[in-house]
Amino acid sequence: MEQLWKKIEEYENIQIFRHVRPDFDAFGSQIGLYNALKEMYPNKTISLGGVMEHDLLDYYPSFENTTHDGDILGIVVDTANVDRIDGDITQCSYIIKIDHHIIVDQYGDLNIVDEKASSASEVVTLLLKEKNGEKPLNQNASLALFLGVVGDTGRFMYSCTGEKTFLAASYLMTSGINVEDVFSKIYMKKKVSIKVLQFIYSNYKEQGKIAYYILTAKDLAELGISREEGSNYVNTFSNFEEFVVWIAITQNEDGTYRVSMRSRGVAINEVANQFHGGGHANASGASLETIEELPSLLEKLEEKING
Ligand SMILES: [Mn+2]
Repeated sequence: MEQLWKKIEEYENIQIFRHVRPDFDAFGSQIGLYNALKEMYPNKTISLGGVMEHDLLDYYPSFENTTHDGDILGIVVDTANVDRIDGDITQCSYIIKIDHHIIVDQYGDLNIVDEKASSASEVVTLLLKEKNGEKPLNQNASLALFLGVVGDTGRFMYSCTGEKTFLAASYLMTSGINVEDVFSKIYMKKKVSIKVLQFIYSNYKEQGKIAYYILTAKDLAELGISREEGSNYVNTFSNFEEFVVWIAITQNEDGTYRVSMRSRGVAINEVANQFHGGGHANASGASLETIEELPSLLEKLEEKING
């Protein structure tokens, strides 16, 4: 970790990146680290890499648009492989990767990866805690990191939640986070959900211990939701004892399909790897060129379940 802080101290310009199709953890670790570093190093120029326009950003503290002049240190959070980085890292002369995904690509000059951590936000939080001792982070940093931990653990519910997750959360709480306020904001539903859930419950399919639903581009348009929103219902089938794998299949505008898979007790990331994806043992993503590839995906998952 010495190397991390040595590099941060060495550079005047720091840009923090995350992955494309950002989630709570991507933004949480990115914006959290940004706010922490801004306070720790007020004289450095610190910016955010990638497209910073997204519905999720409503929940996060605001940030500035900053440009750099000179040598840049790039820090990439929550991103397993270089292709998934949002933004251009070629202008950075040194790259630090901070992640919690299974290692596929050590693209950093320095790689800090804890595959056991629940979230990149947990990793970032514990790095900052180690540096700061008992001193709390500023509220903006803490809120962002808390959102990241909560997002990737499903409010400390998923199996990725570990001892260190609570250690990180406990440290973040010292900045005075209002948990009820945070949860009621991010888990508040809109009435459109009723329509979507009706559709999913009426049209989902089963194969053995797998439950899945498909939302075509036409379905999404009729329901008035984006592809991303459609896949956010993946956990609709998480708490049924009959299912150990549950999947959301949503169609992209180009006709291909995005697959979000979750599981209980079965590692699914190897199957995801075979379908242009990857991820964690119990939470992975993949893509299908056509829906004809689905039977083969389901078959491979069944082999894992029965194997
Ligand atoms: Mn993550």
